[in-house]
Amino acid sequence: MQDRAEQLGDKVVYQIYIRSFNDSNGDGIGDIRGITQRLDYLKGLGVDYLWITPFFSSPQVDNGYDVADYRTIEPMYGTMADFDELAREAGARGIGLMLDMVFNHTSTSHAWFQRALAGDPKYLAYYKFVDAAPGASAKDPGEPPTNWLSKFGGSAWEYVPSLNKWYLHLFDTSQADLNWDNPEVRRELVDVVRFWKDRGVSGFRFDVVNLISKPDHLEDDDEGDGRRFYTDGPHVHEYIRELVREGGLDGMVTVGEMSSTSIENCIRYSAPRYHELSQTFSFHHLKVDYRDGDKWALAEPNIAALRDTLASWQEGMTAGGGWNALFWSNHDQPRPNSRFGDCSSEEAWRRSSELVGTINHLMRGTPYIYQGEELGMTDPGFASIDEYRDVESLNYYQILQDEGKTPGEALRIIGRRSRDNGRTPMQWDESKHAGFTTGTPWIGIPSNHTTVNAKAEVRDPESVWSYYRRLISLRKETPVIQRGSVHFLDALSDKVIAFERTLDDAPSGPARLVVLCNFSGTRQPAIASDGLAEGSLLIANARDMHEEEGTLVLGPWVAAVFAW
Ligand code: TEU
Ligand code: CA
Repeated sequence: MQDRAEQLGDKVVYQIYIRSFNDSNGDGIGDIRGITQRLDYLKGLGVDYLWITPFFSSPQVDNGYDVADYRTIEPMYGTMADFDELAREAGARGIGLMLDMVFNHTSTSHAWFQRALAGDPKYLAYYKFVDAAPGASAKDPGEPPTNWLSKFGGSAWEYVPSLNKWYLHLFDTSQADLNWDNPEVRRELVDVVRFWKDRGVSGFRFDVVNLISKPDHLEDDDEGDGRRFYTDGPHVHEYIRELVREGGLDGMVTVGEMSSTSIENCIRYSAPRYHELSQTFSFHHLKVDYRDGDKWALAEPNIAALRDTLASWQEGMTAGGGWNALFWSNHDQPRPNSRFGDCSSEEAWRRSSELVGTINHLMRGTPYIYQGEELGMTDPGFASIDEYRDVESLNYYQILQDEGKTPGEALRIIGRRSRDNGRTPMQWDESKHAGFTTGTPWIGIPSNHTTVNAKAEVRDPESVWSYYRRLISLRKETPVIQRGSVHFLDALSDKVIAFERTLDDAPSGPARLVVLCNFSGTRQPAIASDGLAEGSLLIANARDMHEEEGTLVLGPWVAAVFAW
């Protein structure tokens, strides 16, 4: 049985949101050949794996997370020959590919759903259909089977008049939840992972995979939106284990996206002894700026809560033999420097961008870099709702107004919370469309691409990009980062997050690290300074720190790593 730290401790994953990465043919949409063209850039950064978001046949209602056929490629993204070329060229550079499997639901355009709509009982049993009351009609369908809400707003049930049935969709109405209790569905999905495994991929990311097992008995949720009934559901571990065993995935790099999950469940999902996945994404640390847990109610980030969440996940997962995927952002999240830092001056922006990188790359687990994060890309600050593309943002712009917000208030909230914040095109250079496309980009590009871009940063040793490259190479040469235990410290300020990594008998490099991160724009006391003088500064985003009456004081947005 392999220890996760041995398997994954020195690895770094880079996430590509294909639609926004690089457009090779001028249609304004990123594509597979666009990725191939940029492999040398990724090699230069030093990453090991690329997680590529879905490029399968899809009507693109949710930008590819609505899959119509798991085995064919959506023409706007390329062809199978393009994919094989990408796999070959990545492999030649020692980079592995991880594909994104959206198995909780399919698009309603999928042939399975279309056959279900035609009344075929075999395919009706592929989804979560529930009979409507006799006499229900399109005009008056009556009450849905439960009061559960879709994560994109509105009921989680859609009525189909021709069948007089409802079907479950935890996301958009065009994303119908599969019925994993049906062994035929599970077999189909095993065939899909085998299909891609045989084409030479190194691993997989499984979309919202902790939502696949729904309860037998469907009931109203009088406390919430229904998630407590299907999150980490009754058979989820059994189904994942079966997928991994039958698909031949044990030993590959596999990461599950776990919505509203628990440490206890994530230990089971990721510890080697359970033969499920190799790592998990959890999101609790990204809710510390939700007011009362509501994504659509703004609050300033609560750094004390952030610290406590990271501490319990880092220490709890380690104690149980689990393994965390480490991340601040992805295609569903705002940019972390805009969100947890300050991008209003150049110095604050640079420090904030490097601060979030430092903490992510020094924790125990596998760091993920979301495209553009290594450049310090920021939220775009769109000025009008017309600039937004995401189905969730557009739905909530309406819902917030239905709840009584003015259009201006709704826009301000969307501006902070929209998934489009992370979906603007990769900033390759200073030219008109940032080197992303020669055509018209499908979504707007932040004006700061004139200075925040790969071309300028790759050649500048002081850039955010160069700092990220150093973080990656530090992990590769430092066993205590790869495998050391982790222990959070009580910092002297609630704006400072501090933790320690230790590895007795480290075969090379330091045996102990102390990581100190000031998540504020003012000076903050970090920890007692005795002993620090004997350590050396392994990496820091600024030298702006000093000793004051036995205390180490960090300047604004400073991150520093001491080593012994
Ligand atoms: O996201 C799952 C998910 O629940 C969230 O990240 C979601 O976007 C957010 O909580 C809504 O407030 C995954 C994919 O990453 C996302 O892009 C897809 O839209 C979603 O699944 C459905 O496939
Ligand atoms: Ca294209």
